[in-house]
Amino acid sequence: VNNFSIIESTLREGEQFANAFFDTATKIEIAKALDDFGVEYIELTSPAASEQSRQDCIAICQLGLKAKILTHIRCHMDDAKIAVETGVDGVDVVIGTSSYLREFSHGKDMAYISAKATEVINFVKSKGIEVRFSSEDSFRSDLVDLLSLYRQVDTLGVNRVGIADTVGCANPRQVYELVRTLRGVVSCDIECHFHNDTGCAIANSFAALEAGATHIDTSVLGIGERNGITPLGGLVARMYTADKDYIKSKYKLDKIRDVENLVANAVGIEVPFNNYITGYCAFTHKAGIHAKAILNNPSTYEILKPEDFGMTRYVSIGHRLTGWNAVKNRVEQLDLTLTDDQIKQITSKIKKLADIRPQSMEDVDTLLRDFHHAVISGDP
Ligand code: HCA
Ligand code: CU
Repeated sequence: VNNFSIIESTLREGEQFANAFFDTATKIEIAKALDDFGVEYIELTSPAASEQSRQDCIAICQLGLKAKILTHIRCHMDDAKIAVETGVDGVDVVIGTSSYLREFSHGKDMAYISAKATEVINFVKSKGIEVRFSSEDSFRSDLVDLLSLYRQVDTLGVNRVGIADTVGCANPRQVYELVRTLRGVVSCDIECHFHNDTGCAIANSFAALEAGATHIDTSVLGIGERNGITPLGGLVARMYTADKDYIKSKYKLDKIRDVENLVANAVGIEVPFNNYITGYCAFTHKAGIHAKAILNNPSTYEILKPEDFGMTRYVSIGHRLTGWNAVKNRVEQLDLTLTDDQIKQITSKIKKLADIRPQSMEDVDTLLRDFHHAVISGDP
């Protein structure tokens, strides 16, 4: 899977996150950071949403970023007319196709959807910019309806068709099957959008790419409607694991932390402790057995190289699971001279103390220095 593009939707899907409010300056800062990281596309909220949204869309188009700028609209001529005047490189068009959405949301039938799609797609194309057509809630839509709609828009010459798991119900096997089937029906690119309600968004993105999808929607830290979509960092971690050189050549991986901090700050949240790549414990090794092997060869217990992401690994030793090899490594870092037997002795002291309460790195360092001092003055 080494040919795909990221459609970064923090400034569209991400704006649907409960806490999100981006003023113009913040949007511009986020757009620049994403561009610098290297995402291929940046998707913006519909200019039809509000007057400020429209002005911000124009302002971001004028930044002259490397990334292509998209906006996201309902399948409606009113929205399309406003969108094509903003200066975007493309328009992502969406309409609900599941029976739920047809019945409880817009109330339109498939014939109406197909006619509207044709009108909007032809209009956007006549402006010489990219157009993507997507169904909302694709996994709960009728497969025959869906495929015939996609076949139709493919013959109109759309750049991409999109599959959206709007409610987060799909699993990787279902995704693989649907994308594989669609791959046999259309010749245009295939974009996928996965919500993360049941924790499948990254796996679903990967399955989609394996089945022939070409574009994946992400947002920074996964923010979006409800609990959000495929997180940018998580997708990058997954794809790095599949093809490290390709991902390293495409993206400035050591910028991921800054991008995440910027967005976390803008929406008033913390980066989760267990976040992919940047979570505070993402490269912390604890158990003595792990620590020993990591110190011999980091690949033993690390699939992501922290240095490729501008991160550093940390070996935690002030706890009851510690081992003498890890302690020995710290002794060497502190440039103390102790024999292995002495290190085993102090390790058992650390374990004893840590059985009562965990010892901080400073606590451990003090123990090691005091022990070393005692040894050289002939004490223990
Ligand atoms: C929504 C729309 C959408 C659209 C996805 C897409 C979804 O907010 O309901 O256009 O690819 O999840 O269906 O985000
Ligand atoms: Cu969505």
